[in-house]
Formats: sequence, C-alpha cells, structure tokens
Amino acid sequence: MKNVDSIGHVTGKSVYLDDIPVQKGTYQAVVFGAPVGHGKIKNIDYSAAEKLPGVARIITSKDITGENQIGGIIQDEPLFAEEELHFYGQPIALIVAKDTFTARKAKALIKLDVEESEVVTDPREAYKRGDLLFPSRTFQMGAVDEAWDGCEYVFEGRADIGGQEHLYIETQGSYAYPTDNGSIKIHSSTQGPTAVQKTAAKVLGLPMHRIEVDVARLGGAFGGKEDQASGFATMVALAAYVMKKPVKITLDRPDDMQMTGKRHPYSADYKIGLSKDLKIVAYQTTLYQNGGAASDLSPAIMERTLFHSTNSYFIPNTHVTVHSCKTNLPPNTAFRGFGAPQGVFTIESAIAHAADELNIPAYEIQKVNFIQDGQAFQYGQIAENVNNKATFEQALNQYDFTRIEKEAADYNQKHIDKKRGVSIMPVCFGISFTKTPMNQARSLVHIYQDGSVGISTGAIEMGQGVNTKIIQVAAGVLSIDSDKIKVESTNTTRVANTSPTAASTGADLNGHATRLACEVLINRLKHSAAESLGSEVDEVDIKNEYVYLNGEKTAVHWNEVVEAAFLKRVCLTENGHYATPKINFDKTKEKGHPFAYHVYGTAITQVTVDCIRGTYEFDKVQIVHDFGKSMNPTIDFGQVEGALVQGMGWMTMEELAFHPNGKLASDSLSTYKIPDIYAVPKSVDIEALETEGAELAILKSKAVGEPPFLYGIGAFFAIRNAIKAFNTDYEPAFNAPYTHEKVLMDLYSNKSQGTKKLYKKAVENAGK
Ligand code: LUZ
Ligand code: MOS
Repeated sequence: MKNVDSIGHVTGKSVYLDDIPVQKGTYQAVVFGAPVGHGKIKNIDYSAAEKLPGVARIITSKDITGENQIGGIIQDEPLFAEEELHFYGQPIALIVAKDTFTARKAKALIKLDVEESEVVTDPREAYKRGDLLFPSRTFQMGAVDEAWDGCEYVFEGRADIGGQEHLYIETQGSYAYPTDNGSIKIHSSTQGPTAVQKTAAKVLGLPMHRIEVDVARLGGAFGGKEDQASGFATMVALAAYVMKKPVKITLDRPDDMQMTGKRHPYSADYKIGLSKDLKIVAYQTTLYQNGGAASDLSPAIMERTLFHSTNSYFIPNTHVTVHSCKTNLPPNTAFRGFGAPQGVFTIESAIAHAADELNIPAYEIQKVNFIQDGQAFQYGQIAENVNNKATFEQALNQYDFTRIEKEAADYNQKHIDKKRGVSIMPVCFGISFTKTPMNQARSLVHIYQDGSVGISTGAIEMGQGVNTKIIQVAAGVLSIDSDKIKVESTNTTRVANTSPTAASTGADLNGHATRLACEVLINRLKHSAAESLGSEVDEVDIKNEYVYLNGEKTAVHWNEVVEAAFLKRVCLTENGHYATPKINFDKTKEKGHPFAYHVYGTAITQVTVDCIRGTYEFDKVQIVHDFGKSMNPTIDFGQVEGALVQGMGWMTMEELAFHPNGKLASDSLSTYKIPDIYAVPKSVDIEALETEGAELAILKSKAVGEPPFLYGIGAFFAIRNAIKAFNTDYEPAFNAPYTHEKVLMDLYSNKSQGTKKLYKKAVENAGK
C-alpha cells in the first residue's frame, strides 16, 4: 500500500504545526538563552526589552505556577534558569510579542550580568572531576578478569565517537491556548504527547486532564522530539496560562541547533581477548557518555549502550561500564539508535584493532563469533531465531564478496593515489523500550454508521509511515478497503498515557492495539450478521466488504452490516490495549528478557579514497536486512536507505564543534554538513533476508526505524581499510567522524616513510 501521506507531501497540502490556523491575537515567542556555557546570573535587566512596542510580556521562572522542573527521568532540569547557568543557550526567559521579529529585537535589549565559570565539554574531564549525572552501570557475564590469561591475543585501545545534530526539517515548535474552564490546549511538534502533557501539567501546577495535547504530524524528529519538545511546549503553555492568550513558538534553525541536545558523543576504552581460533573470549569496555548539563533521556540511552555493547557477537566473558558525565553542553538526548551505535562502534573498533594486529580482515573475526540460538546475551536474554549469520552469509553470497574483495585488491594494485576500502558491518538491534512498562499502547477505533472507520492511537506520524501501517492492520482485520479508514491526529484526550513514538516500536505497539480493537469489532459484527441471517456465528465470515455464509458470498455489504448493527444498538467503538508479552528486566541483577525480538542485518560498504586530498566517495553499499515479513516494502526499504545515509553522515561528515565557552560553532548548514545527493553512495542495494518473520512483530513485519542506522558504521571501517592500503604504517585510531581532514592526517601519519615521501609518490602517480 502506498503511504497515505505521499500525495499530501508532494503537493504541499499535508498539515504540520505551522499550517494550523492560529487564533486572532496569537502572540509569538522567542527564547532568551544563556550567552555563556557556565556561570551565575548576577543581574538581569528586562526593562528596555519590556518597553519595546509590541512586546506583551517576558515570562521567567518567577511566573511559574507549579514547579520549575522538566526533567523526564531525573528531576534535574529547570524550565527556566534561576541563577545557575549550565549550558550556552539554556533558556532563561520567554519573550512574548506581537510577532517574532519584535520578540527578537527585544531579546537584544535584555541586559544580563553573569559571573562566568570554567566550561567543561569533555566527558573524561568531567569524570575526573567526579561530575556524573547519575550512578554508573555495569553489565557483565562470566569473569573477564580470569579470562585474559587464557587468551592467545589481548589488545587494548580507545575509541572516540562524535555526536550528531538531528536536523529534522521542521524545527521545534508549539502552539498553546486557553480553553474552557482554565484548561490549556497544546499543539506540539512532539514524539511524546504525554510527556508534553505531563511536563506542562507539572510546571503549570494543573492536573493532567486540564492539558490537552494534539499532534497532526511532524516534519521529522529522529529522537530529537522524544523529550526535548516538552520544554518548548511548556514555555508557551505557561505563557498562554498566565496571559490568558494564545502563544506560539517556532524555533529558527540557529536557535534550534544551539539550544537542543544531540546524539551523545562517547569516549571509550576497550580491551579485547581472543583465542587462537579467533573466538572473542573476553571483552571489557568503559564508556564515557557525554550527557550534557542535565539527565534528559541519558539513563535510558546508557542502558541501550550496555545492551548493544557486544553487537552481534556471543562473548562468554564481558564487563561493560557506562559513566554518564555531566558537561556544559545542552542535555544530549535520544537519536535514532539511542546509545546503541556508540556501543557498537566501540566493539567494531576493538575487532578492527585486533584484525590489524593479526594482519587479517576484520570479517575473519566477525564471522566466527556470531551469537547463536540458545546462547545468552550478556543481559541474560537467550537468543532465539537469530539471523545474524544468515544475513552475513546471504550478503557474501548474493553480492559475491570474493569478487568485491578481489576487485578492490586489483584496483589498489593498479592505483597509488586512490585506494579502495571494503568493510562488512553486521547489525543486531533489540526491539522494545528497554524500560518494560513503556511497552504498551492503546487504539481507539470507531466504526461510523456509514461504514467508514476512524482510528486514534498514541503513534506519531513523523514521516516514517506509521499511519499507513496502522491502516493496513485495520483493513486486514476488518477486511475492508483502506480508503474507508482514516487515522486521526494523536491526541491525549482520545488516547491517554501514551509512550513516545520511539524505540522503533510505533507500528508494533500501536498496530497490535489496533489489531486487538478491530478483532473485537469484527467479531461483534459477525455475531450481529449471523443473528440477522438466522445462522450460527461460525457459519458467517466478512471478507472484502461482503458477508459470506458457509463460504458462499452473499449480497450483504459491509455498510449494511454496520448499519444493522448500529440499529440493534451494538457498540461500534472499541479501545484496544496492547502490552508486549514475555518481556521483563531486573535492574538489580541487570538480567532479564528485555526485547520482544531482535533485528539483524549485514552491510557491505565500498569506498574510494582520494589519497592526495583525503576526500572519499562511496561506490556501493549492499545490504541484506532482516525485515521479517515486510508488511510494506516501499516504506521499509525507504527506512533502511534513510537510516543508512544518516548513519554514514554521523560516521563521516557530520562534526559538531564547540567554542571554548560552550557555544556551538557548527550551528548552521554551512558549518555542519549532512549528506546530500552528492555524498550518498553511488548505489545502494537492499535485499530482504528470506525468513518467516517474527511472531511478536506486527503482521510478522519487524520494526525497521533504528536498526539500519548501524549500517552506517561500515562507512568508517571501509575508509579505514582504504587508508591502510595506502599507508601501511598507519596507527590504529578510532576517532569518528572520519572527516576529510582526519582522513588526510591519517593518510600521512607515517613513521617509517615520512609524510613528504608518501605525498610525493601519490602526486607523481596521480591518475595512473
Ligand atoms: N526511547 C526510550 C528509546 O525511552 N527507550 C528506549 O529503549 C528507546 N530505544 C530506542 C529509541 N528510543
Ligand atoms: Mo527514538 S531515538 O526517539 O526512537
């Protein structure tokens, strides 16, 4: 089925937050943020700003009617700074004016006196000072300390991993206005309407039922709106509440980039031990998570780093610790992959390091260590229906890896100034929120008298096609045309206590809830039809909008069945509730069965590096992905392509840079580069793994949002292999992203031959 939004998107008719008509007299708001990375407010003078014609009011912490607290997991983040400033751009006040232009002008008139303190942006430095956001956690299995002695090879090293800006096309924004009886309605660009509702209720000092949150769709989110939409929504809700006026905020791009948290940079130390036959016997790693100035979702992200720190491999002895370090950056947050990519990059670095030392390709190690059915992940879950090895083998066969490798070797023989690198990237990603209670959803399904159907769920449509999938589920169970079904906006009044649309679970959780509701409804309609026909219910079926009696099609149409049921006062509405079965996790032991299932895959990446310039082009990425039984290949293949390119961007060109005072230097698209059409691989092949599909996945179609992001990590290792082909004296360094500058440095960091000699050789052989 085609994505229901595709026509609206290409014709520009799809409604986003900014397309919602605003009420007359709506004010626009702009945030006044901290102009230092760390310090104390000595004095603020708003008088000149307040006097500017068109400024309605400046809202600060003093206006808060409830608590000045927006921390989602840990209560450590004020909505507005009171005295202490912990990151550049930290909200201090909200300027409410007749238009954005005026609000910005007023912002420049605020006089702020601050006493600056030292800024720390490096997580290891923060750790040294004892600045942790919350207690560290460790996952372990077996006994690493005793295992090292039994290893044939042991290697130790360090991996550094950069952050990533979400760069959703639609920036953060919200529109709030008072409704009847002192209530507030908020339209928000959020993945988590309940998080917005709960946060606003707390800050305004209202019960949750007085706050209604409605979301039509988002112009992208990628995790950036799982938690961080709540602050901006709450600011305008507070302004609307105290001013009794409609207030709207739309962040401009520089403000959005400056004020919001990103993917967490990590720095890691690893130690890996292998047996003579290349089995990984022991793996120990300590990861320093750069949390930023407040906890936000970092505890949950830390958890997913722990879960995925061994990627696709079975390692009998592991010890993995993550420290969440408090730095003077905006609180880092959810981003597609949610801590897993950093953990996976670290173990793939350790494997590449070992492979270098042993003078073998990394895949010789990868291929003998895949986790198998019956083995335990380090968190206790026993692997079932593992498809790691299957995707790896299918990829190697299908894409003729032997030939790929040989062609690269031949190319590298012939060329001196250009080198080709190939990598294989296996992927394993657990599906379910790691926090078990979050794995629940509800779907409210109405069948209207005319036979049309309206569905409300907790799922947020953010371009990923979840609404289309929900329609497919309902159309399948009710056996009606998809045109008869509409998915409504996501609204906390219709569907309460929602989990954010995150963790790749949107279609699974909300799809299953929809399935359950529709199963009840179709059953009711069958009973009603059987009664009308004077037959038994098991003789009746409803298929393709017609009633069947003992397998024979009757003339009774869906619409008549619905109408008749309504006249008989049969309930045509159902609220489906789904809670993922089988999952659990015991934090005191750090063991359990947290995931409904895992998603697997393998990517082969080919790159050509220009060894004179340090630039590179990706020739090809070839993937075998475990979709289960994909319910919508167009959407699912699109997710794999998008995630791959986003992952490649993170590993190659996207580099965050901060001034010493904590101000983001890469705060626009001229200084922060994301992949464009010229940077994407020249070709991307995606093949589905042949499989029966996963039992717990909706229609056996596995979650697809995040797992393929990890394929992008292959880009780093492909580049690395190309550099090694040019510079045989290259020291292992795992420092992502591999920007062109860093590639150039690594091409010429050569002790035995020296930079000059190597460069001369490359230039003299250019084009040959
Ligand atoms: N969000 C969350 C997530 O709250 N818990 C998770 O486990 C998760 N995983 C991936 C992405 N977002
Ligand atoms: Mo997310 S990283 O909001 O699934």
